[in-house]
Amino acid sequence: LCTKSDEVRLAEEASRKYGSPAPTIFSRVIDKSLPADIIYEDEKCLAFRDITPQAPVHFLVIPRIPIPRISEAKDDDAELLGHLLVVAKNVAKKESLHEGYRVVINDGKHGAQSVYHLHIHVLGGRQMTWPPG
Ligand code: IU
Repeated sequence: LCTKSDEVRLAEEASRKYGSPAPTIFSRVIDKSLPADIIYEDEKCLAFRDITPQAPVHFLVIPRIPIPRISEAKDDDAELLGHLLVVAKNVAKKESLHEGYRVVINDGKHGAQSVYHLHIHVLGGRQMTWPPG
């Protein structure tokens, strides 16, 4: 799906657009050096189950290109960002979240982001409450 030369190209693209973001644990999910329960992947992104699920269904959608956080995404990433949301809703359907679900992006300190590789959380399979903590 993603050859070595694709990875090199993505890394070059990332360093051109975002400087050289520090690699995170999600780089190892992408290059498969860390086992993860991957439930969807294509040329632009992956979805995998969160290792510490906060709901009966909890998965993350991440771009292959290591954008550190949503606030650092470029305006010309719009197509990719849209794609991540489309994948989120398609995988949610595949996961039978017919009663609805929560989609979350944490950004930075106030957002309580812990992994600095952009990811969309999708949580479902139980009733969510508002406001979040
Ligand atoms: P946050 O939005 O940056 O806080 O979310 C990071 C998520 O990544 C969090 O829900 C972790 O449980 C999850 N995670 C993971 O699935 N696998 C890992 O190896 C690590 C974190 I580290």
